[in-house]
Amino acid sequence: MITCAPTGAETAKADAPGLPVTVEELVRAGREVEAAGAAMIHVHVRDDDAQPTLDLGRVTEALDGLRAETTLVIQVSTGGSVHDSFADRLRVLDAEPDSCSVSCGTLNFGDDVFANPWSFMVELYQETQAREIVPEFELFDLGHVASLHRLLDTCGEPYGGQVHCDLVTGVPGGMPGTPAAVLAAVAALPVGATWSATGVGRSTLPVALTALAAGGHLRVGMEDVLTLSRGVPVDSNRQLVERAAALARLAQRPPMTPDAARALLRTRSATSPDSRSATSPDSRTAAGEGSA
Ligand code: KMH
Ligand code: ZN
Repeated sequence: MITCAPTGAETAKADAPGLPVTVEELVRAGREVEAAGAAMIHVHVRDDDAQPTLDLGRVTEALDGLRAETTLVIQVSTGGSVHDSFADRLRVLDAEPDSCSVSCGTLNFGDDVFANPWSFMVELYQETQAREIVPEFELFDLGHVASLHRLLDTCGEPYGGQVHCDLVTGVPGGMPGTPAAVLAAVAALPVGATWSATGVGRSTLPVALTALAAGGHLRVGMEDVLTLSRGVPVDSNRQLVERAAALARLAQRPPMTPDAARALLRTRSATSPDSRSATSPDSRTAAGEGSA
């Protein structure tokens, strides 16, 4: 499963002209990355000045556009930017996404702090359960894996029953984007969890290759990386997804379709009972095997 994170909250449009910041650009990016092999999109939106926002109207507009023009699994960011309030971060769930991010701990985030205190984690997670939204647990550090276990022990299983994680490596303040860090985190995940990995900046390729080798899924996109190689800027998210899809095919783990991703994650819209049972923990040999 390839997830594309096309925008993020940290990069200025002026520094990356291909960054999708309007709804029109985001939807076009969604169409392009779906054609290139992405199954899920991790959505951050921007305001009319291209600044990050969690404005519910803008989020809803973006999700409506993506639903109309793509079949991607839609995951909304509840992380927002480091400056967003907890209330605003919770409110995006009103846009009724298939999935949302649930970050599993606070960390230094460059020169800032990305705050995810325990009480907020619990409130956000319980909202996902009540609203039938599949959480993707964002794990930036090994301690976040421990907090994920605590969250599941305290609050029970996620909507749909599949624990799905994203290892976000290479953030200054989080775990490094190295094979060793990815494998240490994977070894500590709950039994049966599925996972993707992303490496910020130059760690993008080693982390993607590690994930493919270790049975994980991939997240790529301009939220996480802005160069294809040293000094070569990314022009569009399509380039990153095309490269990820090529790596996945080389690894003989071809990209998963959005429908297959819905079945894997057991989103509300995964309607086929057959596809549910085909991906139940009992029928898998190991979480994360098969298609990327
Ligand atoms: N922008 C970061 C502070 C998420 O989307 O949930 C948080 C982030 C994680 O990107
Ligand atoms: Zn994000």
